[in-house]
Amino acid sequence: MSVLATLAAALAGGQVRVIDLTHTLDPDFPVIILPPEFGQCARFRMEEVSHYDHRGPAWKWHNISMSEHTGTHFDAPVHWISGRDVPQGAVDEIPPDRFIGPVCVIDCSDEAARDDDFLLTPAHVEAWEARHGRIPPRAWVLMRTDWSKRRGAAYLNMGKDGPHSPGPSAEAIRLLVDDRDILGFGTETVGTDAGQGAHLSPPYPAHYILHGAGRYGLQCLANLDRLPPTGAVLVAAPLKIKGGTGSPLRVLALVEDA
Ligand code: 23J
Ligand code: MN
Repeated sequence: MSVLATLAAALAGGQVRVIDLTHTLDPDFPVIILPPEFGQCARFRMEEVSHYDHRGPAWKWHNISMSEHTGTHFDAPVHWISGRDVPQGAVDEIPPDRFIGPVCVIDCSDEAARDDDFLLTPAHVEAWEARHGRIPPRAWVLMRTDWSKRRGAAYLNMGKDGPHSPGPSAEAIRLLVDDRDILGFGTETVGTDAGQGAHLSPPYPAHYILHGAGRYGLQCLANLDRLPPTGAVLVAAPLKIKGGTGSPLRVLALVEDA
């Protein structure tokens, strides 16, 4: 059988399952809050156009609006100043083969439970590789923190000094980009950077380094606790927004039954 016929049969037979890593687009889902001097991200909004009524007797539909960075979403290189001149750096320009790739899940849930400001270091990445093998080229590396299980104010976890949530160190992102050639980096938190990432060097290192190198980000992922450390395949295709810096999207993982 061809590779695709084998895949289709495995999907039909249940040996390959599809796991949804997406939060529901909902006006109540938190968006990132930047310091007040900056422009702000819009929440999801939905208005009814008709509901099988005088506005449309046989149909129901909505008009929706949101930021490119609302809910579970994809970050493109042009989102950051370091990636402003990256070729094919906007969501409508990215070659579509980049939207599918192997997944490595680094479980930081214990560390994040103990420390809201936990930073993933190169030592953590290398310890993961000692157990699970080297991260292959063009992989999505996802940082599991179980942050997606938080509700309400605990998700942004705002303090007087700004948000507190885990993320990668600059050194870990440099290792993943320069030495492992990853496709992108994904998190369960509101950004690919830690809540206190503005105070790292460079500021917001995940955004700065990933996008400067033409790599991608995924944020507000869910259900990472349902993925194996290796072996899943991610499908993450952003909307084709002309010049878009990112987009909400449905993120799916294909997982083979053990
Ligand atoms: C703008 C400025 C800082 C950050 C972000 C956006 C995001 O996290 C985002 O959604 O890309 S940290
Ligand atoms: Mn974003």
